[in-house]
Amino acid sequence: MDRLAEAARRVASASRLTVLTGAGVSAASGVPTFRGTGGLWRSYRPEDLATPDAFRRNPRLVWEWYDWRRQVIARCQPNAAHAVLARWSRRPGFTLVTQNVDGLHERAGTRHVIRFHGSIWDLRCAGGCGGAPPTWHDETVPLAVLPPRCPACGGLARPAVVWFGEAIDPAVWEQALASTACDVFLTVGTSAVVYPAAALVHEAKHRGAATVEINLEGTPASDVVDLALQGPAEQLLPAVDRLLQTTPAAGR
Ligand code: BV8
Ligand code: ZN
Repeated sequence: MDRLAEAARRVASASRLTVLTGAGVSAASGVPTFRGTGGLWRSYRPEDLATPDAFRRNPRLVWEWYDWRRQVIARCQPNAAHAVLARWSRRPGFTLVTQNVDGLHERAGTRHVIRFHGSIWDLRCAGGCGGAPPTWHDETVPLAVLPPRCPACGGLARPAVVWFGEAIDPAVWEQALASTACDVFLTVGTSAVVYPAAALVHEAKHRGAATVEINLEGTPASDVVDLALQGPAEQLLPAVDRLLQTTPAAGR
């Protein structure tokens, strides 16, 4: 059986399907990935800018980067990979955990998205003044004022995302961990180098899930998963989905 058909068979027979996505699922929409070619911005590495230290040293530079990314993402549309996952999200027992902060899964109509690293469209008070809501949504592009301010204390606002060196929201971590108790764990479009997100596929395997990877290139997860498909997510996910229409869902 070819690998695509094998992937479709596994997905069809899963009563609990968990999908983890990374920047690779948004690449076809024009959202720059972090580590692939095309890089992200000028000569900066995400690890240099997406940190509390960089923000403390130069909040304006960090906000110029986020404002630039927000402007790029605002011009992007969800692609076929997002559309397939949005449709699969209607299945009972389906969970999507995304590392992406671009909001394209939500715009594609995906339900119950677990935003593992937060959202570029949400802001929060950098000083944690408690006067404003924990986070607020703001889709203004470009932002009128850089760096944006907290409406309550007038101090600096920050993107409500998880930076390097910051912990994942404990409630989000619990939800993501619980989702690894599944029949099939599918990781799509991630270089599998950022932890603890990259630990989820190991946890799923440890809990007995069948693990599948779809990615343009090999990753450290490729040797761990039961089935690794190399290619663009915007082509492979629709191809698996088409086979699903013709694959009897064993036992479902
Ligand atoms: C934590 C939000 C501890 C912000 C992001 C040394 C020093 C300091 C820290 C560490 C260290 N070593 C390890 C760490 C831990 C660190 C880490 O893992 N670092 C890595 C770089 C080694 N992790 C952390 O710091 C985490 N926190 O550990 O806290 C702690 C614990 C308790 C209490 C206090 C502290 C927090 C990590 C979260 C960082 N935030 N983003 C923002 O986005 O601005 S991470 C960033 O990377 C994005 O979220 C992104 O999603 C994520 C992962 O990247 P990918 O999504 O995989 O994207 P990438 O470009 O890498 O790969 C894309 C893949 O797609 C490629 O493989 C490509 O081939 C493929 N592709 C391309 N096109 C396609 C495709 N595939 C299919 N189809 C296509 N068309
Ligand atoms: Zn405040």
